[in-house]
Amino acid sequence: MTHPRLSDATLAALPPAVARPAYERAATRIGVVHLGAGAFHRAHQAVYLDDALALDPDWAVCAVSLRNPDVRDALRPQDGLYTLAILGDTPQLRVVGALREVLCARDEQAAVLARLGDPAVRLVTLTVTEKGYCLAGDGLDLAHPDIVHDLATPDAPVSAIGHVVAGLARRRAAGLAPYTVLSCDNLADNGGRLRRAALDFAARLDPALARWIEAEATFPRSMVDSITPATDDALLARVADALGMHDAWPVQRERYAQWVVEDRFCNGRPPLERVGVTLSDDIAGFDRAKLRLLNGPHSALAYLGLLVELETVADAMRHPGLARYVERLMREDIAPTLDVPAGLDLDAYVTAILDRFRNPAIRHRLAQIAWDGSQKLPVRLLGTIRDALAAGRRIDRLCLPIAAWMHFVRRQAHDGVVLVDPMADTLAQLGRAATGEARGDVARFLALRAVFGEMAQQAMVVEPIMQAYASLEDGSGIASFAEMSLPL
Ligand code: CS2
Repeated sequence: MTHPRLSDATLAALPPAVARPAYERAATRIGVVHLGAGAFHRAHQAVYLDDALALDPDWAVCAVSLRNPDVRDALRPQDGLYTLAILGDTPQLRVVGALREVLCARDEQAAVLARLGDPAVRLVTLTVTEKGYCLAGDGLDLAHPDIVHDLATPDAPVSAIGHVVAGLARRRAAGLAPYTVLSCDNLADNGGRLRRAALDFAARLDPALARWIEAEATFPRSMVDSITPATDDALLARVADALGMHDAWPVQRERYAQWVVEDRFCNGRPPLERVGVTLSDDIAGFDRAKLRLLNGPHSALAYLGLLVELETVADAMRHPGLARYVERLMREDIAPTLDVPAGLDLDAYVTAILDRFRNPAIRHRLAQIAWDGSQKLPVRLLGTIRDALAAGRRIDRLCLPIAAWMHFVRRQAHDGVVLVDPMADTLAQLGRAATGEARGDVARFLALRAVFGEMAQQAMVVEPIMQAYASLEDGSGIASFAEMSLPL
C-alpha cells in the first residue's frame, strides 16, 4: 500500500501519538534564513524555533541548502514538514513545522537573496560545518576558490560568507537594518570567527560596507549540542510505520539538546529563553568545554574505533580498552586544560557525556564522525595539546587519536576509499605514500600546516605522535594507552 505524503493537507490525519506544530502554520511569517539545511539544523535549531513559533509567529524559517538540492526536493512536496524521532527506549515522534520555505541557492539564488533582503527577516543562522567558513588561521582564506569566486561576482555567491555579506549589502543599500548572524557550528568562538570572515570579505568589496557591518550587525557566539545520527533505512521505515504517511527525509537525535547563545541580537530575536535556550553574556568556556570534552573524544572514538573494526559510538564504548582510554583522556588529559565556566561541574559533565556515548538506543556511526578530520582535529584536539604543553603536562594520551587519524587516512587510501574531507586529494597522496614506518609517515602528515601549524617543528609533539603511531602499527596502542599512567 502506498502511503499518502506528509504535508499541510495531511497534517490533521496524523495519528495522535505523533506530536505536531502547536500553532497555525499559515499564520506564521518567515523571520529566519538558515544556511545549511542538513539534519543537524532540522533536529536542533528548527525544533527550538518550532517551540518559539507557538509563542511568536514571526520566526518561521526559510532553510537554504547552498549547493545540494536534495533537502529542497524532499521537503518542498511536504510543505517543509518533516518528522523528528527523539531516540530512547521508545522513540518519540514529532512533526516539525518551522520550515515554511526550503530553497537551494545554486538554482534559486534570486529567491535566496530576496529573502536575505526581506525586512521581515531579522536573523540568519548557519550550520555549514567547519569547512563552510573558508577560514585560514584567524581570518578568511582569501585564496579559497569559493571566496575568490565570490569576490569576483559578489551578486552571485556560492559560499556561506558570500551569501551573508550579499544579504547585508542589499539591506544597507535599501536603508534597512541588518540581521543578526548566528553561527551554530562546532567551532570555538564561532561568532567571532564568522564576524572576522564577513568583515574580511566585505572590506575587499567595499570598506564602507565593512564599516557598516562592523557598527550595525552582530554575530553572537553559540554552543550547540545534540547527537544526531544520519538518517538511515531503519528510521525511514519506523516513521512510515508510525505516521501511516510517507516522509521523504525524517531526522533523528538523542533526547538531550543544549543551545547556549550569547544575547547579542541587533534586530530582535525569537523568545529563545522561553523554549529552553540558555542566553548568556559570555559563553566562552561553554563552547570550549563542549568542543574539547564531547567532540574531541568523539573523534578519538571514531578513528580508534574504526581501526579495530567497530561501527558505532555505542560499540566503541563497549570495547573495554577504548572505553577506559577515552574516559581517562577526558578526565585526566582534557578536563584539566579547561577554564571552567561558573556553573559547570566538569566531573558531572564528563559523566553525562559518557552516558550519552553509551546510549544503546542510538546507532551513531563512527564513519560519520570521521568525516572532515582535517577541519575537526585542530578545533577538537590540537588546541588541548597546545594548552597541555604550555602548562607543562604530558600529552602522550592526547596524541593517540592524532596518530589514529593518520592510520585511518592511510588505510582508506590503501583501500581506495575516497575520504569525505576538503583536503581529500592531499590526504589520499599522503595515505598512499605511508608505509607504516612511524618517523617518515608522521613527519609527512605533520607537514600539513593548514592542520598542524608549527607542530612539525616541535619535538615535544612529534615524538609522542610517532610513539602512538608505532603502537597502533604493532597493535599494542589502545590497551597500552588505556593503562598508561602519566606523571602530571
Ligand atoms: C560529531 C558531532 O559528527 C561529529 O563530528 O562529533 O556531530 C556531535 O555529535 C555533535 O556536535 C553533538 O552535539
